[in-house]
Amino acid sequence: MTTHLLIINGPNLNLLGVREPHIYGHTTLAEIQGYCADFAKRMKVGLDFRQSNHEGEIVDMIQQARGSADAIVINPAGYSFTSVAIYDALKIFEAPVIEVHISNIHARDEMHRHSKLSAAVSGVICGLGPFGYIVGMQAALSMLNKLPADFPATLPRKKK
Ligand code: CA2
Repeated sequence: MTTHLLIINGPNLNLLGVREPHIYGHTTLAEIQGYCADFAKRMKVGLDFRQSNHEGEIVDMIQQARGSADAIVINPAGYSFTSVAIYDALKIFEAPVIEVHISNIHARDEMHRHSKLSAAVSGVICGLGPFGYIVGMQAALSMLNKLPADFPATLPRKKK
């Protein structure tokens, strides 16, 4: 069966590349979606790339992923710092979850520094710009042991 990844983007990320490029860069979310789709094709996995400005909708996406995705990569954006509902949904999802932030949240102001969701995920990537999404996909596939055998590994692979 084909491995399937779900990428979830939280509120305001639909405006990427349009506003505040000094923090979030010039790349649009549509461009990031394209890079992720290309990488998924190379990895021979399925990909669903979503964005929502609504907390409940993100909770629904995570709940539905229990039947349809092998791992989640999530940039929860502003909900990182506020959402107990998304935290609870992620805790219930019993497969790898990688939290991605485009900016280095640790170098930001107090409000943007501590993600409540990090305690509910398998790994966190921040400060790598849009490349963080690709690293997040790679990390999720590595945790599933689903990286293609010819993909250049940085660590020795364990026998399947
Ligand atoms: O760096 C990231 O990926 C963030 O998750 C982005 C969030 C921010 O609250 C986090 O601290 C870090 C903000 C997303 C808002 O997106 C915008 C896009 C364009 C212009 C303004 C905001």
